[in-house]
Amino acid sequence: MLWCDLFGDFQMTTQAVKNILNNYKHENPGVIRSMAQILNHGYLGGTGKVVILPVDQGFEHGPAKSFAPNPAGYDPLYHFELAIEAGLNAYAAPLGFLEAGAREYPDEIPLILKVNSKDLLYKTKDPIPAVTSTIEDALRIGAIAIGYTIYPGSAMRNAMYETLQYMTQYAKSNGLAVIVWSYPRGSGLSKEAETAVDVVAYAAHIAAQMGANMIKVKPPTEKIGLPENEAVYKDNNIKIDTLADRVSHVLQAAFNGKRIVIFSGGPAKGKEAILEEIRQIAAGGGYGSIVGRNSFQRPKQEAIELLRDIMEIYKEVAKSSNS
Ligand code: FBP
Repeated sequence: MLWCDLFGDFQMTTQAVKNILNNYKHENPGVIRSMAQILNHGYLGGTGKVVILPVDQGFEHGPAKSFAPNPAGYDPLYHFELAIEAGLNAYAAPLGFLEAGAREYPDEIPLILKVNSKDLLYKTKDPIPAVTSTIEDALRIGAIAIGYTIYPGSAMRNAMYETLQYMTQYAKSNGLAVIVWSYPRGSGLSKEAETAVDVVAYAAHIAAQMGANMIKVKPPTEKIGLPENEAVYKDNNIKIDTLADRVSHVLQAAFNGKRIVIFSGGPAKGKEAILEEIRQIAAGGGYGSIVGRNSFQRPKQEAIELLRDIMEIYKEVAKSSNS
């Protein structure tokens, strides 16, 4: 059964969504409308929480590594169906995958065009994704947002920021929302520091300062990545013991919770481990999740059940915080 069979396919903008959009009063009506489409869609529509399917791993990690565990995923239409049947808020992918299904599924799921990507065929400590599609492409296929990755910590970060600045301005002037994947990485950081709580919070803040409407980061660890932050976190008693504490701190860094921050799923893992992580993210006030490998690498029904369980956790938390 589809989510729309249960709830109807039309939702009024709820108070929870209005409260979020009030934090974006500086944006033009087109951008607000695009954000509302994501927030109002699917099983979580209207709750203020979002779960998105991202499928750029074929480009980012390679096709076999991404799709061999569930070969149905080689087919671009599969991901549209998965996102639609699960009742997710949106589906994000590079141009080729979106183009392949945008006509087939013109209206069933908000689309986010991932406009930059990197591959693993050239090894470098300082990655810089290439811009692989344009704002015109996004408009042509009916996407309502662009997705853009930055790697704070890379020697090439300034070029990424500058291109993001340009693309953000152009996307927003065309009514598209901007979602930034902010992933610390590069020769400026140790592997451990990439997911350290101070570094993830910093990455979320940079994305917010660059005008991101939604920010995507990895769940932060309890490590402190920058030696100079050891004292700052200690002296100011910043709570980072549990994942919920750390999520709440990352949100604080994203304009005191006034920017939508969602958390990525990471490599495939067991169901209970994922659900526990989601409970912590939800308890810390996280706005939601973007779950790629953990969904499309499972058989479809199993993936849908997992995504439903994830959304149920967010729905319950939303219910108690909105009441
Ligand atoms: P996953 O849920 O599969 O981690 O997807 C989230 C995501 O941001 C993808 O959009 C992207 O391809 C991938 O993570 C990048 O992962 P990494 O930066 O670890 O290569």
